[in-house]
Amino acid sequence: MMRRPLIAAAALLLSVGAARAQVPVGSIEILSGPNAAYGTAIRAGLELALDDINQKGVLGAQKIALTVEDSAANKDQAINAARKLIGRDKVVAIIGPTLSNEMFAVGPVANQRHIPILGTSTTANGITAIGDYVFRTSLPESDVIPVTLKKAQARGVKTIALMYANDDAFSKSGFDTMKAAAETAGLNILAIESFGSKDSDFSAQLTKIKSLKPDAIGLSALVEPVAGVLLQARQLGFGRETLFIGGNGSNSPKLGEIAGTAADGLIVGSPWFIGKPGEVNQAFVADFRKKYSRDPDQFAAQAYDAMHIMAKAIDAAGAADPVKLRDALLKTTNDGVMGPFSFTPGRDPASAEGVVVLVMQDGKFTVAP
Ligand code: 1QQ
Repeated sequence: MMRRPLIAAAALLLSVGAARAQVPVGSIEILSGPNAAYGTAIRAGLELALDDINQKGVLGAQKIALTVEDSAANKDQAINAARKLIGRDKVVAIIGPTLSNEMFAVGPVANQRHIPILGTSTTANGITAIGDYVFRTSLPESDVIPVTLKKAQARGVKTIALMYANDDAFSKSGFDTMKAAAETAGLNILAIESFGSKDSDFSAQLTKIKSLKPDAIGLSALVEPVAGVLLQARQLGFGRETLFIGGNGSNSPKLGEIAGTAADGLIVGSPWFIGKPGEVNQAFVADFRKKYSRDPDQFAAQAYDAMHIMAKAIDAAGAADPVKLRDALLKTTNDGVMGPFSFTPGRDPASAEGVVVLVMQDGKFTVAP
């Protein structure tokens, strides 16, 4: 007589147990608005990695329960998302946010609550200086831009104009880096012009720059304004004699989607490209195509590795405990899509060796000759 209810009770207990045997991890990414291409690529990379990870399990047979919150590139929304993830979901770590601009707002919140936060795409100076709980797997622009400028110089570039968005932390920091790297390389900086990320008219800046005839224009901005500048530059008669040089904001296929052939010839440094040799990358690209019926981009690749790094660290921590996880993250190494990875004691990527310079042609990035 009592059998049925007992079995039901046992089943209920089991399912509660199973539900508890999950490790909650949060992510804050841009899933809506003009910069959604970055965040949706990152989410796709995280979720692809999670398929693998949860098949094997972490901490024995537990699964990672990933909650991805949309920041819409808005700092306040990103802070609210962090509070929700920490307070409601009791996450042991946060992956993201997408932009450095957001990390400067969210990083301190996670840091103060001793929740590790891992940027996969944040490239501005000063990100990990926010605090001991702030990590990144993304190469800072200061590691990438000098490589890109070296390529430009090899192509004969001697003079350069710099343009940047003055209302975004990554764009401003990337500009600082471009300026310093250009000076170090001995390039002659002919002009420095700024604009707002939401601007659509860059003609005043471009007209001034055109009269100075620089060999190259360095562009530090997110993908929409970069595309806007390129489209208008072509209208104003900039041709192939001017080499356009992008920063991490340009590393999205969205650039070709918006700017079309106006983006052809732009060069940009990246720690990854789709044809990167090695079994891990080839398997990643194949799995990504199978799951999503499209090609991965750099942001997806970085996120894929970051999710694996996080899972390894959770295992190494031996418990779903944020403080132990922080210590474990510091020691975690990974042989991923990006190549061999480890953190510096300052929680940045230890190696910048894999940087390649890419060129945009017909909406696709290939290795620049
Ligand atoms: C940053 C970036 C952006 C281009 C990421 C999308 O590098 O905000 O740091």
